[in-house]
Amino acid sequence: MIKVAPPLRLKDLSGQIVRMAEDAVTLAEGVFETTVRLGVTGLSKAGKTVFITSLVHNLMRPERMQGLAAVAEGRFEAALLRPQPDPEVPRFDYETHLAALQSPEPRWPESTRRTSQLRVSIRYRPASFLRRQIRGSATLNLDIVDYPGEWLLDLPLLQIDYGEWCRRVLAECDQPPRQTLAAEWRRHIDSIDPVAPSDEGAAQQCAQLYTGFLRAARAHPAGLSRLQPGRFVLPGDLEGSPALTFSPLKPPPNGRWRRDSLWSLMESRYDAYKERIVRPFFRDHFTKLDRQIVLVDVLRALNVGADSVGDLRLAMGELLACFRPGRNSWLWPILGRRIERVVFAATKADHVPVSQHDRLAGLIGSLLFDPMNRATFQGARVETMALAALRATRDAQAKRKGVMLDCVEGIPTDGDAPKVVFPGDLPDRPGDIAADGAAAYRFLSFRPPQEAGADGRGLPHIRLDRAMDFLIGDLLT
Ligand SMILES: Nc1nc2c(ncn2[C@@H]2O[C@H](COP(=O)(O)OP(=O)(O)OP(=O)(O)O)[C@@H](O)[C@H]2O)c(=O)[nH]1
Ligand SMILES: [Mg+2]
Repeated sequence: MIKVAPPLRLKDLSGQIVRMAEDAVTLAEGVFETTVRLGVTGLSKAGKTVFITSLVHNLMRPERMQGLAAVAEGRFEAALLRPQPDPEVPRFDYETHLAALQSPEPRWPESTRRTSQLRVSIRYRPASFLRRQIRGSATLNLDIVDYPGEWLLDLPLLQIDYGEWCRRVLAECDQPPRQTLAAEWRRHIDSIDPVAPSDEGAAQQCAQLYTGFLRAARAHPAGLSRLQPGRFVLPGDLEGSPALTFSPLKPPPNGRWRRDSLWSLMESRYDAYKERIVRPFFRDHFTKLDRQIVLVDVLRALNVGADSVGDLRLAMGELLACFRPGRNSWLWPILGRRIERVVFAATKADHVPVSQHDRLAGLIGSLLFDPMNRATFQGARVETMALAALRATRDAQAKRKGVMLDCVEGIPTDGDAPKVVFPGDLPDRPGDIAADGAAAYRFLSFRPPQEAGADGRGLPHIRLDRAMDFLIGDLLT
């Protein structure tokens, strides 16, 4: 415990206020330096790397962050990068990602494969008069943790045994488009006897075919979201590890099987995956997060159509359950401490004109708070919004058949000249989503903007500041 001497100015105040001030400063060391851990997640390509890069850049040059109350009120003094607290976690490579976005030929950053972390320390003046008197400035350490959303999708596995998992996967693979994508793996497992004696070679063959199916499903234009186990798609440091050498099999009739059967081998690996990989990730990393932003590429799913959006809705329901399990839920003992605030953000909002942003935000809200999802969720402060971490377009108008249309203008990824694009009208409700997205929408991807940040300000964005105000604004007061 330390006691900080109150500044001289306090002597002018009434005795009562001075006592309050002394109470306030007689606290553990570091009371003016608080730390918050912000998890940034989302499924592959949702925009995590661009989000973190733009966030850090904008915190260090906060002119474009007026939606953050501390900036608007002139209390935000400075932000700087500091060494992160967990040396065993790779550092988020901010400098390399920023250099790609700001190069003479701007490029989007490389895809990332593993979790990483970065600490930004923000110095601000407290909003409260009393706290300002005690200590002019305070520091908030913002620890940003980037991790793949795919890993969260493994949480439901903890509740089900190997046999149940096999039944669920096989039922899903009876439906298109999984049916076609999984055909080779299905043919293989249908051709083998799961309870006959087996060996490592047979396990590897099944695992390779199953992993191949998951990767094809991820790369498929249908953009499937719910792919389990998450580490098969994004193995991180476990690439090639025996822990990932298993696959669902066709369940044999009930009974007891030889220990050297393929079924028993797969079952023990599935159990090991849950206990050695899934549970420790939640226990050691996930439960240490205080706030969370989940980035969701709703537009990509819309581009494909209703099936892909349906798959995304189910994935979001599973993500939501991770953040706020009810006290009676089986998840409570695993997750225990609850995340306080969560933003679910539809990313790449610059793919549609500003006039459609409300609809985009509404869509992510209705996908998330689908009645089925709501049942699993109890009361964190949740916000949904549409944002673009890096604005690559500007709004434009074009006339078609005598009607003026709201469009966006930018350089398409596969072009080299600016183009005005009418992306289509977003639906008001999920029920109105076109079955064939390609016929209804045209959300092109664009190159990053030229000379972003060359004006000395932060990278141009849409509502990044609002998202941060919801997530950490209360800690900057
Ligand atoms: N127009 C626009 N495109 C974006 C924005 N953010 C991301 N993108 C696009 O989305 C792609 C993926 O963004 P990343 O930030 O790399 O996504 P990620 O979630 O880190 O992806 P992985 O590391 O592969 O999981 C980029 O290469 C861009 O094409 C944005 O704010 N605006
Ligand atoms: Mg990334």
